[in-house]
Amino acid sequence: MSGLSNEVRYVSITLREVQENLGLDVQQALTAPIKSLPCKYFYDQQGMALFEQICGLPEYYLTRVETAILKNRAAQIIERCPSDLSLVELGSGSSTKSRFLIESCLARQKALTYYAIDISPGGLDNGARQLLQEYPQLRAVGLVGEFADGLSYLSTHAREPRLVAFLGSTIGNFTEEDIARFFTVLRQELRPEDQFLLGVDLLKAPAMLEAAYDDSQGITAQFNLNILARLNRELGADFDLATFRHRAVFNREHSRIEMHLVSLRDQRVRIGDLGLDIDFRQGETIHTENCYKYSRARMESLMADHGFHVLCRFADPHEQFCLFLVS
Ligand code: AVI
Repeated sequence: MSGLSNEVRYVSITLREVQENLGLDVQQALTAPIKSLPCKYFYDQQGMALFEQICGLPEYYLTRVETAILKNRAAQIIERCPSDLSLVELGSGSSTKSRFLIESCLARQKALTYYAIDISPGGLDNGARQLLQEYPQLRAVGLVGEFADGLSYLSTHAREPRLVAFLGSTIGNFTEEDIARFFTVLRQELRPEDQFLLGVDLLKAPAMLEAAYDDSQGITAQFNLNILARLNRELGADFDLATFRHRAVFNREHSRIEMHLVSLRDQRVRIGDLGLDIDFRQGETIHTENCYKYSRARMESLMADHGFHVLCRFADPHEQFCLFLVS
C-alpha cells in the first residue's frame, strides 16, 4: 500500500466464514420460553437509515454529546498518542466523529492512514470521501471482516503505532461475555505503543435514558418494529406491525435499557420460510435489545480486569458520556 490515493480502498480480511444465519437465529430466539431477537438484525438497509435518523434526534443525546467531546478534545486525545500514528475505527466509520481525530492527527503529522474495520463493505460512507478530497494527505482503507481479523491483519500490515477507536457506545450493546471476548482479542492484537479510545454512555436518570430510546417522533419505535418487517421481507413471515408496540424501559438491576416489542393481542404469526407458527399472548414481549449504561468506575474496573489501564477520561460537563483513552 504505497503512495497516496484519494479513493477509499477496501480489503477483505475475513479469515473465517462469518455466516449470519437469520433463519436459524430467529427460530431459536422466537421458540425459546422468553422470546427475543438478536439486535444485530436491526441493521438492514431500512434499519441503517432509521438508525441514522435516531442519531440526529433531540432525545438521543449520545451522538451529539460524543461528537461535542471529540470536537473539543480531539487535539488533547491525539497529543497523548505516539507520533506517526494511524487511526483505526471499529465499526462503520462515522466520518463526522472521526473527522476531529483525523484533523488533529494531520495537524501533527504529514500523512495519515485511516482504517475502518467493518463486517459489511461500504462502512466508509460518503463523508470519508469528502474528507479524502479535503485532505490529500489522508489515505482511507476499509477492512471488511470481523474486528479480530481486522486487528490481526493490521498487526502484520501496519508497523506504525495505532489509535483504535470504538465509538458510539456500541460496547453498550455487548453482554458481559461479549466484552470479555472483545477485550481479550484487543489485548492480543494491540502492541504496547497502541492506544484504545472507547466511547461509553454513562449511567444517568432513567427518564432521560427512556426518552432517548422512546423518542417523541416515534423513530426508535419504527427502528424496533423494522426487525419484524425484515422477517416479513426476508423470511416470508406475516407479522402485522400494527399489533406490536415498541417499549423501552430502564432495568435498574441490570443497569440497561431494554427494548421490547409487545404483542397487543393473542395471535399466531406464521414464518413461512421456516415452516413455523409462533403464538403470542396479549402483553407478551419480544426482547430485541439491551443497551447497558456504565458508571465510570464500573467501566474502569471491567477494563482493569482485562489488563487495560486508563490514561485519560474525556467527559462532557454533565457527565453524560465518556471517552476513555486506554493503554
Ligand atoms: C448502536 N447502539 C449503540 C445504539 C444504542 O444506543 O444502544 C442502538 C440503538 N437502539 C436504539 N436506539 C439506538
